[in-house]
Amino acid sequence: MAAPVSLIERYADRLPVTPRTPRITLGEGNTPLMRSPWLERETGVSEVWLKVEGANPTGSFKDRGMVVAVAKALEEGATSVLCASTGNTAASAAAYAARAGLRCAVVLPAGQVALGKLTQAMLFGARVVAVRGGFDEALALVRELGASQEHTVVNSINPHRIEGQKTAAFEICESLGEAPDALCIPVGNAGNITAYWRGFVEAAASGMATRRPRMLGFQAAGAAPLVHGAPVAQPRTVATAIRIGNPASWQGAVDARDASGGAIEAVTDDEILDAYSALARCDGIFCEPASAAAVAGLRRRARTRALDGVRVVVCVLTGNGLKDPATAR
Ligand code: AN7
Repeated sequence: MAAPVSLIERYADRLPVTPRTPRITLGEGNTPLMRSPWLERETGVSEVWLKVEGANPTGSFKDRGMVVAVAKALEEGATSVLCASTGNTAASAAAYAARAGLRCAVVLPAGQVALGKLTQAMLFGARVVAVRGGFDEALALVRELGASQEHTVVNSINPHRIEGQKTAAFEICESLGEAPDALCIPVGNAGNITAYWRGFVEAAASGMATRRPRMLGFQAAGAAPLVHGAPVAQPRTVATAIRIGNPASWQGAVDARDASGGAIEAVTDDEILDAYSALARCDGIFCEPASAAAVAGLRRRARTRALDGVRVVVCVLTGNGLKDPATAR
């Protein structure tokens, strides 16, 4: 079998890389785009597609941005990377650091990270620091430590992360031969909605697509700062990946929403869990609870007849359900 083509190599002309940037890879990107017949029947939308990002090497979309951030850190002579995380960023950073021969430290909210993600970070050899409080407190600590220059911060405040993640929008345009009418995506720290929007804007500018989708972001009702327009001090949701009260890419999400004529809305934990089990039973896809927020949002919009003019929609399933089997049980 041929070696995987690195995401960096595949999109070198659209990423901030040079011939000197190391082409590290774990086989990220190029994930399946699958049609969902039951969602088409239920919502009345002609084409519903699922972008299965749980098929990435560490089981989430974070690998797209992390491969670029870690390669750039290597190129710049860094020896250590650092991030705060609800789990997936940590697992991805730890894996790519291991691959690149860099040290890695991750700061996690104690008791709020799915076991699979914590296990990944530990097995990949990261130094794991648990903090009392939530993700927002962990990120504040990382911003402080990062300012000391000892580590390269690989949260999505690192612009290389957003650059790498925008490649998912390119893949969708390549697969469909056009951009969809709407993109449904879960929103936590808001890096991914920011990245997809940039990808779709660039795809349209370069002739890969003739239009740009409406961006429909979904937060968990107990952790919906972008919906309320103010930070949430004590975010709560069963979807621990998006238990975030003060997203770092706040402005990026608002820009994506407004420039695309989209919306950012809340879905309840019950709606999330219902979509989570329906995707497994009806499509054979086991995603994370946070990922199911995108589908819960699509279903809610269909119920409230808020999908006028939407013929082709893509839902981003951001992570693999195996990371968090306790929720399913
Ligand atoms: C499965 O790992 O924030 O809106 O620290 O793991 O770009 O934050 C994870 C976020 C959606 C939200 N789905 O994406 C982290 C982290 C899954 C996730 C999101 C996350 P952003």
